Amino acid sequence: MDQKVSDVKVHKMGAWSPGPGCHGGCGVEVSVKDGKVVNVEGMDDHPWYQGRACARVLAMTQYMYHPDRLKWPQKRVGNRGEDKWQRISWDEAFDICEKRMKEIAEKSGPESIIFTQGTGRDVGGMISFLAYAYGSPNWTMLGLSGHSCFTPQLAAGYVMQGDFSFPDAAQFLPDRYDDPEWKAPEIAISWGSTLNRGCVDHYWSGHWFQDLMKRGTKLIVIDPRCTWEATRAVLWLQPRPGTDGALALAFLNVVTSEGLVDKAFIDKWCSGYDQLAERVKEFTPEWAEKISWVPKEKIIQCARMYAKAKPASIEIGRPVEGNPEGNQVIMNIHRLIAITGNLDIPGGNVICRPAYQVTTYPYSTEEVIQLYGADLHRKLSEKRIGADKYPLVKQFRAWAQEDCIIDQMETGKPYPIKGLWIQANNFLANQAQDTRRHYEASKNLDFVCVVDTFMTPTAQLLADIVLPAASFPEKDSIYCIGGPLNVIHKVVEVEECKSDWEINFTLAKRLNPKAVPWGSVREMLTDRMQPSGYTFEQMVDKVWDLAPKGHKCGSRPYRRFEKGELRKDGKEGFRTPTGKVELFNTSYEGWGLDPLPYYKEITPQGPITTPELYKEYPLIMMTGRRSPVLFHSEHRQIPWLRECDPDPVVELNPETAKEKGISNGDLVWIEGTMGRFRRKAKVTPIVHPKMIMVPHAWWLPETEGKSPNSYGIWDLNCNQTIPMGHQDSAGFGGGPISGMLCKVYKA
Ligand SMILES: Nc1nc2c(c(=O)[nH]1)N[C@H]1C(S)=C(S)[C@@H](COP(=O)(O)OP(=O)(O)OC[C@H]3O[C@@H](n4cnc5c(=O)[nH]c(N)nc54)[C@H](O)[C@@H]3O)O[C@H]1N2
Ligand SMILES: Nc1nc2c(c(=O)[nH]1)N[C@H]1C(S)=C(S)[C@@H](COP(=O)(O)OP(=O)(O)OC[C@H]3O[C@@H](n4cnc5c(=O)[nH]c(N)nc54)[C@H](O)[C@@H]3O)O[C@H]1N2
Ligand SMILES: [Mo]
Repeated sequence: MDQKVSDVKVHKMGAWSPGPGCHGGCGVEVSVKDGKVVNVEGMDDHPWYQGRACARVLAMTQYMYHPDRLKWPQKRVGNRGEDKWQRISWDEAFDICEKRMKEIAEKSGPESIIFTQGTGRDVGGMISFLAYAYGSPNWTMLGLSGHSCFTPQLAAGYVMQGDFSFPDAAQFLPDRYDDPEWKAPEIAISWGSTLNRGCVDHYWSGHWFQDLMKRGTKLIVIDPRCTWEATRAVLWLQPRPGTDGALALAFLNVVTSEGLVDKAFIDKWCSGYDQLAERVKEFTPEWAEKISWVPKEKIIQCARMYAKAKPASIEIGRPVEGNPEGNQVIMNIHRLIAITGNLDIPGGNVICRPAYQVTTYPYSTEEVIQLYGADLHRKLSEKRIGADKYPLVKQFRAWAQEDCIIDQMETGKPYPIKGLWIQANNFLANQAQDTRRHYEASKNLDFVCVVDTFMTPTAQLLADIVLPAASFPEKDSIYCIGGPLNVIHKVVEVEECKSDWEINFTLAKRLNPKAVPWGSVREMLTDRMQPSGYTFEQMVDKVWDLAPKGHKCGSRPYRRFEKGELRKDGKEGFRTPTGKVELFNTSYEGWGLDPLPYYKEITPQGPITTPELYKEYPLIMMTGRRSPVLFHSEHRQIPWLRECDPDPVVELNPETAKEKGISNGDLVWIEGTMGRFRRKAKVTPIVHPKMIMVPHAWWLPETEGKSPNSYGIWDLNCNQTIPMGHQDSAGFGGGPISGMLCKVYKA
């Protein structure tokens, strides 16, 4: 929907600021004058945001027209890391990519190119599309050990109840909180999440907690740090990082032993309750206190408050799934949600499916098959890296397993890796744990192409070709993950930047014309939106849309399991093998894994695993708390944003700082068993005296890009001290982004 105000044209978009990154989905108004964006702000009549917009949206003009923005395709003319580039045309860029990729496919097979992305943004659709068109099953988030963002959460929901579930933020209701069907939860738990600072996946509402609190909801917070949410909570649990699994088990112990469960729901809709109750008997609050450092009284209080409230919901943050036993931890949280009767009810945790079942970015196995067909999916699964080792990598969605990819790059077995397609991913500055190992494994590949909006350390160190990507007002795209169907549309062009869809569509057509039957990206997007009945152009006018009540796509809550809206066969129940919420998990049983909850302390270091080391490295490191003005490694160049968050810091408790003779603002080293990195001390009581918090993804674009400086990553990047691996037996769950041991001293 476009409006004209004098000579400025205002375009309304259901955007989510993909390029630069976010998961937010904010509705925005983009003002254009003389072919240039002059202002971006929140859209008042957008039901999800009501005019709110974050600092990153407001700084969009500084981002789009930044002098350092990549403006045209370039090829490397020096050695990797030498910062020597030559401008080339798009034709030449596509020619080079096509030629190199065809040679590699012929000699080594298309599976020998890895296609990697970072977090969602809107790029997951294009990257899987290009990988599958080319014939490579190896679509991944390279470096994110154990795929520890969102996927464990999705996979755990998939095996427990056949669908993902997230807190009910009225994201499926056009009238939102005013809809008579919606209810405010009595209790909402923020479990390792800073929803208020970032825009966590799936919400359409970073301000969800504020909205709930206004409506009477009480908050419980489980976070080692005293966050904004914690200061507003009725109960705050401060666990040792990486021990959420013990807490989840103790909650299950309390609610089952005290009978605080929804018996009617369990009897009709769950299987394996008695076995579950028997198994969790051993995980007492006393047991969990020793592991988690949370007093048993608080554990009991939390379990009772949650279980007695109806409805109640749980928001799960990334650090919980980034736990090495991430998948298992989230499964246990799903067990808790189900047995207390909070699944798919108003104000509980609701099942999330995309509006009309429209997708370009597949989040589930069903969506992969919808987009690419069962045959291709099956065929490509045979060579997907990690599928032979980990059941969920084979069974769920279509990601290749990150840790196994690095092993394979090093060994060449069972087949060699020859190339990398890196799109919206700056893994050497951020996503990769054990950064050095990732660099060594990928620096001699035959072909590396990077698609980004800015020159990054990763592109400098690895790329042969760098392609300039469009930001959101420069592209057509759709977004639909468990909320409304949203589109953004192109209103301006910046230099020679092209959208990720344009780039991948053009290249895919050259590589495999049969896989790209459409004449244009818009035609393809219209085809993808077919289940909604809208064309792309019609959706541009609508801005956003939700499937109406009773629509067969099952994207509108509530209690869909009673109405036969979840299963393909139209029967009531859930999309699991038994049709029930599988507390005793038959999928896990079939894969030879433990079908019931268990606890394993597999954080590689810590007071329990390595008590001797703990004496030498007495602090527990957490990393990655989100900055509201930065998105991962992005935005360090944007003046308004950098001014708000200027320095790479480490948060230290005043007690810890005093003991080490460190003052606020001092430069300090943080050293672990794998090495050290440098930060500026930020002395703050919000962290526990035995812990530190390190914001991640820092690099300094204002310094030299040439190796060895490489924009300062080897000096600043905390992920150099975090090992890969350690995921659970299903293949997901993290490298220890939280929980490594370290010491801190003045630089
Ligand atoms: N220590 C630590 N490390 C972490 C985390 C943590 O908590 N602690 N969090 C992890 C998590 S959860 C995630 S998801 C990863 C995220 O990691 P990534 O998503 O890979 O984030 P970035 O490193 O910022 O790299 C993204 C790149 O994409 C570019 N970009 C932005 N928009 C677009 C676009 O539209 N098109 C293209 N082509 N490029 C674009 C940006 O300029 C940037 O260079 O980081 C992980 N790393
Ligand atoms: N502005 C902005 N927004 C973002 C992002 C961004 O970079 N910038 N990144 C996006 C991405 S990809 C993601 S995955 C989400 C992540 O967003 P969140 O899931 O909120 O993750 P974090 O901010 O890393 O950490 C949330 C809280 O968990 C606590 N924590 C750390 N370790 C543990 C632990 O072991 N257990 C528990 N219970 N808590 C712990 C931290 O202290 C922190 O307060 O944010 C998204 N939104
Ligand atoms: Mo993430």
